[in-house]
Amino acid sequence: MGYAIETFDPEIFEAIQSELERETDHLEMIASENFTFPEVMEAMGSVFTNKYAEGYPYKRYYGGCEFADKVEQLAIDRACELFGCLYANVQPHSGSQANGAVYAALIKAGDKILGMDLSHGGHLTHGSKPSFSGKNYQSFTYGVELDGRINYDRVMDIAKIVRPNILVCGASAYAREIDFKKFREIADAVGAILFADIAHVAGLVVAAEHQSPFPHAHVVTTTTHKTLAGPRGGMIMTNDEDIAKKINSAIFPGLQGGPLVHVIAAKAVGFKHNLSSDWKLYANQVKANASKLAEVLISRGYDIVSGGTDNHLVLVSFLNKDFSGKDADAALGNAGITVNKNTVPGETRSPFVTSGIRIGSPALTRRGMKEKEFELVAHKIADVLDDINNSTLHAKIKEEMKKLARDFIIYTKPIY
Ligand code: DSN
Repeated sequence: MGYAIETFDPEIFEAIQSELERETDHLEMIASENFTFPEVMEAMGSVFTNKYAEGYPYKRYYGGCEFADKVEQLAIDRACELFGCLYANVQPHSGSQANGAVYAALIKAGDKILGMDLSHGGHLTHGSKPSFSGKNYQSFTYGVELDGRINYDRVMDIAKIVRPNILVCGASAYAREIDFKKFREIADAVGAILFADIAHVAGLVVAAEHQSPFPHAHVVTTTTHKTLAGPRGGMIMTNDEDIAKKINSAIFPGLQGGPLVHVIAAKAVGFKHNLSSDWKLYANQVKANASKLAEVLISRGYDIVSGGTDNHLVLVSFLNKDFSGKDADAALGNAGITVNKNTVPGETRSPFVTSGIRIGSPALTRRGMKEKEFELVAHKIADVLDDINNSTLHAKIKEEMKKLARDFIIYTKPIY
């Protein structure tokens, strides 16, 4: 193939090659993962990795930033066009960094944040105690009801007791549409800033396949690699000039040093894909595929949290089964289907064992799979779960899934 890395560092090259084979031969169904575009990978591997560019476009602390300025401004402009907002900071290295910057910019240590409980589908950075967000701030949680849905009246009741400085909405394992308008009403009732973390559903939001957090949220964060299928990274958006200025200072010099200009270039390339007319078709198919998955699993007797899905993921509960999420994750892995174990509402097992799995449709949809393939895969998932200790069956299904996966090749080489 002629890659320099192949001869210079065969150990790393072999790992990259093996990862390509793993990604090619397995069915990737982790709801937060996706396959980015070869053009995005080209930008990530570009000479911009060499450049320091502390500061913001046209206001840098180093010389030689004229082309870095150009790519960052393009990324900002495309992000604003995509989400219909006025200000975007495209420098956060990750979603967690973005969320950390929101708190650092808008509240002080010891202030109160109210976010969704991690075990109910929230995120570590929404106030979970082991995270900086639960250590540096007084954090409180709301959750879902036993029907798996957020009860907005109950969130209002909790908010009135807690009186948070920031109300966080957005989730990592919630299959229903998030009502940003209702969250804003709650935030307004208690004088809180509404912060929407749309990392999971951003790719649906930009295609109008999920309600937009604008104009309701004061500040919005996302990652760029999940349903957006861009490079791994984060971003912060707002329509408020004062908040935008505070966010910029919180990212640099507050939390980060030099921005990753190669990743910012890749974000811009990803946004160009997201702005294309094809994106709406992709986002619509992501939802149709997740619905098909839920429909088949329900027909096979599986308990789907909230009874279905409005988005890109399905949460399956094994509370009524004698096996755990960990068992299911391992058995499906042996059958060539990659998912993750997940806690479910009413959880009785530890977070390392859990009573559920989270299954997502974004990655296989990027490979071109539609309802027909998702119907087949959903039945295979049910076959594995119905016979969770049958390793011979799992090995047989693994071969079948490999064959299916190879009909939907996405990358032809390990490095672009
Ligand atoms: N790790 C991500 C997820 O899987 O949802 C959240 O950051």
